[in-house]
Amino acid sequence: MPTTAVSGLIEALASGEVRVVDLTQPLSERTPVLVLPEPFANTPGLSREPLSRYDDRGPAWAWDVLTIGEHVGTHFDAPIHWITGRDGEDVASVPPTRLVAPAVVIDKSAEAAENPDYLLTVDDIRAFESDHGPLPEGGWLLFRTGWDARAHDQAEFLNAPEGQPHAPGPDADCARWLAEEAPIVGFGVETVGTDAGSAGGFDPPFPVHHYLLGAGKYGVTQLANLAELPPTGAVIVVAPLRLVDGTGSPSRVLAFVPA
Ligand code: 23J
Ligand code: MN
Repeated sequence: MPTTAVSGLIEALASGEVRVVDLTQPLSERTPVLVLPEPFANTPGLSREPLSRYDDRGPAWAWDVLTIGEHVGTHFDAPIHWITGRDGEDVASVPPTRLVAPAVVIDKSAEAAENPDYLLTVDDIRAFESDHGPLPEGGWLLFRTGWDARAHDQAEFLNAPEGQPHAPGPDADCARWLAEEAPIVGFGVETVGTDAGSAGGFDPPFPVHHYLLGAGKYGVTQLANLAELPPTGAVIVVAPLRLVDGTGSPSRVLAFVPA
């Protein structure tokens, strides 16, 4: 009975048997944003203008107007973000069952510390599967790289001292495999985008965006606290705005984790 499962969850949350972990980076004017090379347009980060501050403009209330790109901070990529997914779902059309789902975590933080251009391969995922079982049907694969420790600083996070970003991500074959062969619906990362820093030069360029969004699947970026998740057994809640015709949205991402 569904009521039994939910009342079990209520008890487990109250007793601490299930913990809620916030996988969201704080969103502020200092949140790092992607920088694309010339001649491409770049997204603004967050800025805000006060409407009132308990003053003449609104004596008992404070509120602001936000300016923000769809793809800023911890955020969701919808299929229509990429040309390969242009006939697919906008953010508002994503079924909620895709947004509450099992998540597994592949940890390549040691490798990425050694080599910031580390590329995730199908072999890495096969090795994960032989240790932890198959990727979850309808679930999410989260890629831990330790990049969340850099998220307080744009330069450290983008890691592009000569303009060329150095950050980990899947290679092109892995991106195709995740899209076309893996049973997952989404891929989440700690870095500024789901693609590697060097992926603009891959064939095809930005292969995770190309294949994953082209297959009607989803991305989530700039995650925090993946170190607190087990390799398997967590459930995540990905909560973008239900933005009509949105290509993406800043999102709150939470995990239910067995204690
Ligand atoms: C546009 C072009 C390239 C990339 C991206 C956006 C993102 O990372 C994004 O936020 O979707 S790599
Ligand atoms: Mn995006």
